Amino acid sequence: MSAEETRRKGLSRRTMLTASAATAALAGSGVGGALLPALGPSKALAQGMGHHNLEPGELDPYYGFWSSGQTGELRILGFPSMRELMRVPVFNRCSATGWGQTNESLKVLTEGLSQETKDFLAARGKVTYDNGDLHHPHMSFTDGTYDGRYLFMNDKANTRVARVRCDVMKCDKIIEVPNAHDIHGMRPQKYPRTGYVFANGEHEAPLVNDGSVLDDPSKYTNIFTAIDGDEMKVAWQVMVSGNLDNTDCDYQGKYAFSTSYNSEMGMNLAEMTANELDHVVVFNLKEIEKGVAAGDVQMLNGVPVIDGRKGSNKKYTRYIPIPNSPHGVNTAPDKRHVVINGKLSPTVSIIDVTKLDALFESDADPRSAVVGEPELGLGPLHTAYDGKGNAFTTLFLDSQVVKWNIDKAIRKFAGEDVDPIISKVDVHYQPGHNSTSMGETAEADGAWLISMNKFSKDRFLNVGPLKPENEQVIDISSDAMKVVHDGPTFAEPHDSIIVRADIVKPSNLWKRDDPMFADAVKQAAADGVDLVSDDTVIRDGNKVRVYMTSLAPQYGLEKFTVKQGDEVTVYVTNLDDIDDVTHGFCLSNYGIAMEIGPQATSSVTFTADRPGVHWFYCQWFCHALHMEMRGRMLVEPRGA
Ligand code: CUK
Ligand code: CUA
Repeated sequence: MSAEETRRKGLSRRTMLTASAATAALAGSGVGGALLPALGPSKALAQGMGHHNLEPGELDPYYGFWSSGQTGELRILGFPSMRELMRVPVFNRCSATGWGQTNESLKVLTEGLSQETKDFLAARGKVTYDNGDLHHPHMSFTDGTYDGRYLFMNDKANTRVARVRCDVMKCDKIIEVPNAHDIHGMRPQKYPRTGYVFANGEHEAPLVNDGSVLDDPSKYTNIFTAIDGDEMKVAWQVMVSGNLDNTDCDYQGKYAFSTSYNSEMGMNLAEMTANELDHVVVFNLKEIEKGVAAGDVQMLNGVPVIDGRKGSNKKYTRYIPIPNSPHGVNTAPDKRHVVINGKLSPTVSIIDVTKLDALFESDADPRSAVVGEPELGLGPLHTAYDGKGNAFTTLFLDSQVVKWNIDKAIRKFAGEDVDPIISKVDVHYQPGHNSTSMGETAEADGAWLISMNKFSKDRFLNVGPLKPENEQVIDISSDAMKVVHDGPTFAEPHDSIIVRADIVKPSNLWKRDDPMFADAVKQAAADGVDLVSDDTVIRDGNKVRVYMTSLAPQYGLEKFTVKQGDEVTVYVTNLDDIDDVTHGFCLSNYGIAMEIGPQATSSVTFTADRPGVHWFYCQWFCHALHMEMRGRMLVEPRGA
């Protein structure tokens, strides 16, 4: 194979080094080129043969849905190629799409905020927050596996939960969660369907946080929230003891779990890490629903809050002691075991969900639900699964991923002399979350693992004091885990899910009756305007509504005139119905820019306080005459 052929096949030297010895030898001898097409590249990928590189034009077998931490957006990757396909703005402000500026996005960003938050922001000249801390993106489930409807995600920074529609890959709902503080762990219900989205308030605070209680932590509480994922409304909340870190739930639809790294309710580091044992809280969903229906609640900010604190002696919660400051909680695809990751303890604790009924029904010792506690290494944070009885746990302090066998760990706990650890692989460096292909569903396929490492240090060219993180793709199709790809990435992918591509079916075009721009359609109808055929300007006092179509490479209006001080709303409807022809509307020197997808309407409202000639132009490349796609806003000076 010539060098050019090798490059075109995507068989870099690195790939050959990391592919199976046989394949590498064949590729090197010139036979690989024949072998790979015979197998079919996609098949090879799905089988986890170590070929994460795709040929040009080839599609990935998986979608990766990635968090971005403090950047506040959702990212979509092709997996395992790790090609970034899209960024979906959620809690952040996006210059390219106008998220946080268009009327459509501002509706999503503001309608779920409390009046108190709106007032707080208004006093700062804002209508919404412009930062977020998005840790955990997870897809909706039906019957224990992903169903391709929605993605849900948390905002730790401003106590919100958002939903992204998978048909258009846009955020359609954001709610602020009342009474809780700083939503961290978040997972959708797995069975029978989502259903609930469970959300942990990480930081404890006075239940009524109006300043009447301040530095008296004994009066602080923590809140676990169940959100109705269809309505995006809080269904109920539970007061708990200890703070809440991560959460997951079972495959029976009976229980949810939250780790607590600070059962002490300490306010400083020494206090928070004092106890050898912290706990995982088990929430009994049916009992909580019954309690809510029976009115065993206090209503707070319109939400029923049930008391599930330690010693509340009710049927709602149980506290299982776990060593020490547990972090991740991950339910295995065997539908039976839940792994709690020890963080400060070198162990993980395995809970058997079939033993939980006894905790609630006969008050059995909570520790009786723990059926294994293997010592894995230093700093276990998160665990993923291959669907073949094995688990993969990140070791933050050891900078390793450890593969271990669940059954062997349980047998060892019962006294048998077996070693559950199968192998370890070095990762670079300090891994947090990891995810396997389909690994948080009952359809885990054991092909791939991603290790999301917090530090890259020396792995890439130096870009200054702020360095990228490093995500490493690991082939887990054999016991010897192989790191096959280093993926530098900007702040900060905490968590990810890897979803089989056939599950996700986004549209190519918007539908004209999409709820995203229903308000624009309604306003146009009230103005007697047809958005797809009319280009016109409506004056309504000092409010001006500009209705304009766009069809590559032209806007429906080459100019419009307003008066200085008018409140102007520009509606642009994209008439193109060809895949991938997105237009933009960028009003220069007004700080305004937005995306208009094919067949969509987008709108933006601003005050025309700068007189004179102002060009607007299309900022999404759409046509050979894209540069010519422009027009003028003429602003008559006040008093003219
Ligand atoms: S947390 Cu980030 S490494 Cu927010 Cu899921 Cu564990
Ligand atoms: Cu329309 Cu560029």
